[in-house]
Amino acid sequence: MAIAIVLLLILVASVIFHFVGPWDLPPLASNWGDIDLTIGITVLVTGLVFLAVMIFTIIAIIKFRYRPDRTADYEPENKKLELWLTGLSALGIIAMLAPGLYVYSEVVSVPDDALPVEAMAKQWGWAFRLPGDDGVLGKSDVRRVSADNPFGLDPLDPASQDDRLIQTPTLHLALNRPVQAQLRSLDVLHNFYVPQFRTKMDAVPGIVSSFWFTPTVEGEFEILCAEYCGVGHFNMRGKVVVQPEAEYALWLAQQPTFAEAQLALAQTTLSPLAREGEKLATEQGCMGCHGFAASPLGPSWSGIYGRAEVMSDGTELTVDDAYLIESIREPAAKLVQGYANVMPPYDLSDQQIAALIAYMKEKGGAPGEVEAAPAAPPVSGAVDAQPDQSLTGVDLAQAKGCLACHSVDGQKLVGPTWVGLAGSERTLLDGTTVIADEDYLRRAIIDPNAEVVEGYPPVMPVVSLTEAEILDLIQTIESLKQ
Ligand code: HEC
Ligand code: HEC
Ligand SMILES: [Cu+2]
Repeated sequence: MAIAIVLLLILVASVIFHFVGPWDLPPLASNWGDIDLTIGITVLVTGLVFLAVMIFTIIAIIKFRYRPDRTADYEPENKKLELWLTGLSALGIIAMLAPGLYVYSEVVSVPDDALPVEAMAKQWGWAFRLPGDDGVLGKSDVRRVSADNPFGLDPLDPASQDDRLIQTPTLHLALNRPVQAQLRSLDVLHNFYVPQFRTKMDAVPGIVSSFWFTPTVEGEFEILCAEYCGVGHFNMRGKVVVQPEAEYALWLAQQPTFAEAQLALAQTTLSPLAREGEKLATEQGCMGCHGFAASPLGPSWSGIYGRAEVMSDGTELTVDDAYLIESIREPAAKLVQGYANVMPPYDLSDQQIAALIAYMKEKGGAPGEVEAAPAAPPVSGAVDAQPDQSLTGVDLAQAKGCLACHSVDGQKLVGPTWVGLAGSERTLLDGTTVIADEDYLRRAIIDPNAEVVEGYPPVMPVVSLTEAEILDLIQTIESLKQ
């Protein structure tokens, strides 16, 4: 009896939860109301079966409960009952499968006027490609994928030239215009899923899978990867912005075409070695402090090779290979006048340094073509490379170069923003989590690569700081807690 009551409570609670529970499909924003219908049919069929089985069990428990004065009948077979059960199950399964198969065939039967949109998945992010005026996406091949040709397009295919390349995870779509999503993956299985559009499909390496939909509601929707694809899976998100045709056209026109991207590359005229250096400089975070324009954070690389440089002790030297190598491996050995001693030493291979130097030489051009030093010294008192004791707070962080990589306004730069950092839970590269208390902040500053925050490159330098400066920086970060 007790079991019957418990089952009854579970039944009633389940039904109530279904109707008042907080989880429901998000509002539909595409033409696929039919998918909602199939979901409804499935819930109805499984719900009715659930109710029938529960009610039958409850009745059986009560009606056939143990009594000393009766025994069970032995009935090895009941043809009629079996036929009924088999028939009803078959009917239920057909009721669930048939609408699904029907709608699926609609979802993959792309109408002629659908705009092809390529979504390219890789661990862990999305990139998109839209056709130009010809309405056709050019030929592509994974074997051609490289840093210069991230989509692996065929440069000889005329249809490729006007393809618009979107290398941020934000895709715009025109309202009420049918779209054919063509999915590709560069590495493992991913899945393109926008809950409001109801459709989703795996992106399978080696093939192009596709389906279509028409966005019917203006707004921003999240793209999720719905296929577990490695440790970064949770973060593999993107955004679809559905907007009126005119706004969409405006956005599309701003996206670079393949031809434009190739032209920009061709115009760099950098040698392969220098191109490697360009990549390295970005990956290693050098560009956080250096660039080809004057910056208070680090000397400009414009015209750096061969230029006469004044050091902090007043001596002058000409920038050559030996000096550049020393500047990268032991930046504190000689300091450029006007700059603070904030550059970390980099332990790079000879080949990597050669690439960086080639990049500075080729991209930077000859000395004298451009300015040599920034107009104003970055930090008062930094001329002698002695840290100014009077600097505190954000000014100190600025003088020490921290703000090249960290923001104090919530922006994500090379490193995590300091806003809201103190006291929050940090996920590290090895998957462990740690609370950003004072101890952690201290460790993060003194030995940055011991605990690397997930989602960031391990490029934070060891900056030489006094104890008072470390305390001050920790306080600064804590004051940005909010
Ligand atoms: C935190 C900021 C910062 C980062 C990151 C940084 N630098 Fe520097 N770098 C400086 C500052 C400041 C100077 C000038 C003071 C000195 O000589 O150390 C400098 C000087 C140099 C110089 C000598 C420049 C000259 O005009 O004489 C070279 C070369 C250089 N850096 C290369 C690199 C490379 C390569 C990387 C990346 C692997 C890098 N830097 C990363 C701040 C930085
Ligand atoms: C060249 C870029 C760069 C510079 C310069 C830099 N950082 Fe970082 N910092 C990073 C990156 C990237 C991370 C995240 C990866 C890691 O934990 O090493 C980080 C992480 C941190 C963290 C831990 C943040 C977190 O989210 O848990 C703190 C604290 C920090 N930095 C403080 C500083 C301070 C203070 C300075 C200046 C003395 C500084 N950083 C200079 C790039 C930089
Ligand atoms: Cu994925």
